[in-house]
Amino acid sequence: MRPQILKLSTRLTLFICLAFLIVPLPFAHEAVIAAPPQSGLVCTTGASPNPNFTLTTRADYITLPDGNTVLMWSFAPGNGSFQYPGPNLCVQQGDTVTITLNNTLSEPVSLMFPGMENVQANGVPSQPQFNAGTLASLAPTAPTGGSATYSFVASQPGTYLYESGTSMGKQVQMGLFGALIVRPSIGAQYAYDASTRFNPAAEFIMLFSEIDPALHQAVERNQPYNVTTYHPRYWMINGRAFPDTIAPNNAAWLIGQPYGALVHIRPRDASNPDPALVRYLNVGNLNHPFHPHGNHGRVIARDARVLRGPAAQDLSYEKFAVTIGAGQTWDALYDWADAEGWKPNTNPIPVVIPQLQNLQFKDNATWYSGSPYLGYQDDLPSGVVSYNECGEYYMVWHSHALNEAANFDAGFGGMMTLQRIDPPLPNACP
Ligand SMILES: [Cu+2]
Repeated sequence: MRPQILKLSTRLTLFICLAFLIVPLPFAHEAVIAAPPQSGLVCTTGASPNPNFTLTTRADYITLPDGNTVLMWSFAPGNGSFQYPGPNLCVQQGDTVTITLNNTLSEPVSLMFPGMENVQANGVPSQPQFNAGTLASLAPTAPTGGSATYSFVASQPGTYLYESGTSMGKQVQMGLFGALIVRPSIGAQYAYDASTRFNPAAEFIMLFSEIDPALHQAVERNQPYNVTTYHPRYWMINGRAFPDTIAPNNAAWLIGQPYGALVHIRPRDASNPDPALVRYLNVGNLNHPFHPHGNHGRVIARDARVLRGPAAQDLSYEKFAVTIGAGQTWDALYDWADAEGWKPNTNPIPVVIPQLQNLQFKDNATWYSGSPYLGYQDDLPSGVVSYNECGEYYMVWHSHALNEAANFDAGFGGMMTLQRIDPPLPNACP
């Protein structure tokens, strides 16, 4: 292990030990701060209508599923410790958002907000103003040890990227990016307009990025890097590669990679009428074709604009695989309905169910419950470990460019996650 991680984990252990020591009973009546959900979008919020955020550049190593470590740069929330990617900033439509960038890296850094209009940096217009027909004013930078302040009005709801606007070929690859969510003024249960209602308890984000370790090694050693040799080896969702993508948010063993990508839903029924929302963002250099198995989604927005015609016609559409282009964001609604309602005795599946001896259990592990029926568990061959908790279903959700479903060419890994479908309520799921 590298010393940085040891130091951090030592600090963490110390903090946890201290926390137990200094939480006496008299505080037990105070409000409990809810832990972030185990899966789904984790928001960093500010006080509407003038939310203030601070982002501090940090350098640290992340550990990949194959044991490799790679130097990353990232935006830490506030003055906090390294995390990759930067925090998911969530604001309200109409907010005047102010972001202070503190730069601790050895070279200047700036911030860009693609899709945001009239961004001010240190009080003057920032970013190319395409509608004004000039590219003259670019993002002011925060020098080493310095800072810059950006502000804009979040006038349109949607899913946006924020990223470095300086040496982007290097700095964005190194990890200087994050997601910016603007919620519509009509309510948090909508993604855009009234036709885009979703279940706020089922809101997910998939932020795609790529890592060519050769670039990161060149930065670490202060050596040149030839961009024409760009060859990503790691393919990330929310800063993690499979199987880390299905670990919970803030998993203790993934220091600096706080965001999971498990899509955890329940069947659509009378008690759960609204679909799940998946916000896709691609900050990489390549396009990524993406699909969940066994389901399609309804694409409702592209690049933070709801799919509506000039006369407000509904232009949303159903699609199985969506290709998220480099730099794009897409929003799609998903739901899963138990259409056939198979039950072992009253409504059995009308095909022969394979015998256990005809099934393969790689590494003697499985997500299968032993039963094809939702909410049922049954025997598995002795020695097989099942991760199934309550008869739930699992299906992969992944990049269909299968070279991207790998960690340094070893599959399965990379841009892959799972959707987990729990049995309908009431159920015994944790
Ligand atoms: Cu597939």
